[in-house]
Amino acid sequence: MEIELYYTPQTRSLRPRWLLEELDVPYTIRPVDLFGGERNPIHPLGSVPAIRIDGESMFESGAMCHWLADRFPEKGLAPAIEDVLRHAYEQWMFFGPATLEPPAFEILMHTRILPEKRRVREIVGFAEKSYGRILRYLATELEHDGYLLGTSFSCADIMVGSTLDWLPEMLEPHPALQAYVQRLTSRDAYARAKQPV
Ligand SMILES: N[C@@H](CCC(=O)N[C@@H](CS)C(=O)NCC(=O)O)C(=O)O
Repeated sequence: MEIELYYTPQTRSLRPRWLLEELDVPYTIRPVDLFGGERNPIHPLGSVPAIRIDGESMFESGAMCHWLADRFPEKGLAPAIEDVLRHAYEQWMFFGPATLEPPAFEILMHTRILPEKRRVREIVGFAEKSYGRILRYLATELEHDGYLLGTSFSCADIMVGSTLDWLPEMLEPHPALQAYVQRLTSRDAYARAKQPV
């Protein structure tokens, strides 16, 4: 299988790259200089990441992670559909991009990414309230020493952990979440996925 990842560092591209490293399957990085003005040639909107597998392309970091984790079942990063853990797995796979990510992204946009004159303080206040509420709940789910599915790491931890890592200062009131992110980011595959290309 030929896997090509269209990738820009410091973006959601980390998710599929981290997963590919966890899966330990060969892949080729096709760098996209997004911050230098380049557009992703295989994404209809020019965004990153996108992946090409044996010539077929796919975008949406969540979709590609979902597919890749299922495609290599022997690696154990996605419970099988008949496994009792599958419903929790699906829930967390979607919780990452659908619930956790939107307020985190608003905070990032209006505190760091947009030029100062375009930042809206009210959006930050609203998003911080929403994100804080979500984090309080998530901390109760991760009071144990493990992962979202219990004792075993899964692709859902990539979807959730990669977003939690965006705003480490928001985790300060939650030692359980700090410890969880520390567990995730100390994985060898994560370190390999952060290597410069
Ligand atoms: N929901 C998409 C979001 C893709 C996205 O917005 N990517 C950002 C980088 S993290 C990007 O390419 N932004 C520049 C642009 O879309 O023009 C995903 O998870 O893949």
